[in-house]
Amino acid sequence: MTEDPYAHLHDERYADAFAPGRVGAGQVVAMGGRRRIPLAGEWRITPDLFDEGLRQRWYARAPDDPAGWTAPRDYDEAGAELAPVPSCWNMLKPEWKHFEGSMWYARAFAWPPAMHGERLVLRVGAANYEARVFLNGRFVAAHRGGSTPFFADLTPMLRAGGNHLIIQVENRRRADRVPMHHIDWFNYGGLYREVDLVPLPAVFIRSATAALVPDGSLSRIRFALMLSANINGVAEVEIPALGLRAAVPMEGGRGEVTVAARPEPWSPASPRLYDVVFRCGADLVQERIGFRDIRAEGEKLLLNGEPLYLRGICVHEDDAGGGKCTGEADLQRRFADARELGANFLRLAHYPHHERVAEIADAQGVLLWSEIPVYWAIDFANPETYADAENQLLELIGRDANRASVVAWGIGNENADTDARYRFMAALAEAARRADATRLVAAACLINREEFAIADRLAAHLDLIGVNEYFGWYEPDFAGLERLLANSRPGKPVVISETGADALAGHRGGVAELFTEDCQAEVYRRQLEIIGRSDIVQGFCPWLLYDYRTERRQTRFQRGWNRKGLIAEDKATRKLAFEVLAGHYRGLRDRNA
Ligand code: GCB
Repeated sequence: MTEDPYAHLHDERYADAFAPGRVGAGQVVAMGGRRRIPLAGEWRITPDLFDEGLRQRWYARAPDDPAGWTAPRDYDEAGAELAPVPSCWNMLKPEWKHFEGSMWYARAFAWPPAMHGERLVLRVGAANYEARVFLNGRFVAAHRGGSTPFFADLTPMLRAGGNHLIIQVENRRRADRVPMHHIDWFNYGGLYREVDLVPLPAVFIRSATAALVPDGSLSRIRFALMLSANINGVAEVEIPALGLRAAVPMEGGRGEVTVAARPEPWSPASPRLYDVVFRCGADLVQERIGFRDIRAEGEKLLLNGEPLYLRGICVHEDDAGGGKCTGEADLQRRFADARELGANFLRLAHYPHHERVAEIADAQGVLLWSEIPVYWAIDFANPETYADAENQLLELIGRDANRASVVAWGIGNENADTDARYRFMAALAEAARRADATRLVAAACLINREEFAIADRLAAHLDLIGVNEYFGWYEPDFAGLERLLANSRPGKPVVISETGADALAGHRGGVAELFTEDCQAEVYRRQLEIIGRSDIVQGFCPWLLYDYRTERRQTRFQRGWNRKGLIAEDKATRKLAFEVLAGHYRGLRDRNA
């Protein structure tokens, strides 16, 4: 019987078949030192506003020549446009700037006989927001979450000759997603981070971590390994520079060992990293790891037992040329600008940034707050939304567990203090702690405007309370800030996780004239003066380093850009406030604060 050419027009359950194949944090693979076969370069891409590709099963078609077609069709991979991966499709053509829907990415790759004994896993650095992977016409895996990596085992479906890979990436904004449909940044779509093939032995090391035991003694390192199979055996760990070597008994695929050691502690002043080797059977993972202890004690922050003040700046992953697709030069410039500002801390807003950021921060001695996009009015009562948020958090922890620079996991931003939100985020905080006892759990909270105090109920579940406040901008009267600080005794460290004002670079005027550089600089001066007098604030992290694209902002000064950057969107033109903050941070540094 021939296929009914009309059936798909009436099938609204077309996506159901792909839900069971979802991969997530459980499939994350430790990547340190592994061989990667990059699938960078040109892929064939086809936009799809209506999910036709799923309805009509575009993925089942091999690319072929129209001369051989026996029926009309709507998908023509061989004739599709070529586009680079990684990239954001919004940046490729003016007519795709606001496209929100699906893009079908297709390409071929070889699987040479020399690799036939190995397992071959696809690693997608990030695909915003949902992705479905197909190999040789068959569904392999699906993933949701726009900024964390995912892994799909291709081995069972590989063909000895050429292989045909298709990835559908879909970025609709929806109320049940994380983030939901209302955000203050641009919803870029695409395979915007590296896509690689990763050859692995039949049994491989899935996760491998090494960190100081978080007891403040700086004298013991705990190693933990997990394998891809529930087998027993012995793994081995080694830190050559410390002359340290230890066996790790593995039971049911898991093992850990704690070893007495006194590594030189990692810190911004001395970002010492050690080569750490994990071996098990035929597999080896190698990482560069710093060892440090971060903790909250009362209202203070301690790094390696020493008081710590965070001289911070927030930053989005956004670029006038590449969108959310970033590269080494862009990231190095970000760190150079932060250094010139005198910062020792970056808040990576509002989603996991590229993994290179934490590697660079490790090497340069910059502290990081890394967060998931539990932003504003998430669907807190929805268990599926919770599962998605927790999975993104665990994927992020799985990716960056060995990065000393990451001192805080941010579990949310400006979420209203409702019961549903309290339950949702308390559970996230506990999930973060279970997965990782070596970092602070933080959130950027709203102030309580009835009591004019830092009184978010979630604080009971946090180690570090972020406070977003815009006195001098959304709330013109700075007296509110004085009142807030005088009223608050949270008993835990507080960092100002956002404050600031918009300024169009080059627009000058009086300090009371909104959107001028002068007004922005004045907001910084007043903020710093008031906050400098408070003893509960352990860090200042204003909003933000660079102007960035956001469709919510449409005045003549904004035209689609959030102008709260200290530097314009060209990432070169500094506004007056840059020097105000840099001067303040220099003063703090000189006083060793
Ligand atoms: C906030 C949000 C941040 C916004 C910023 C602003 O509080 O957390 O994402 O973009 O304010 O510019 O208003």
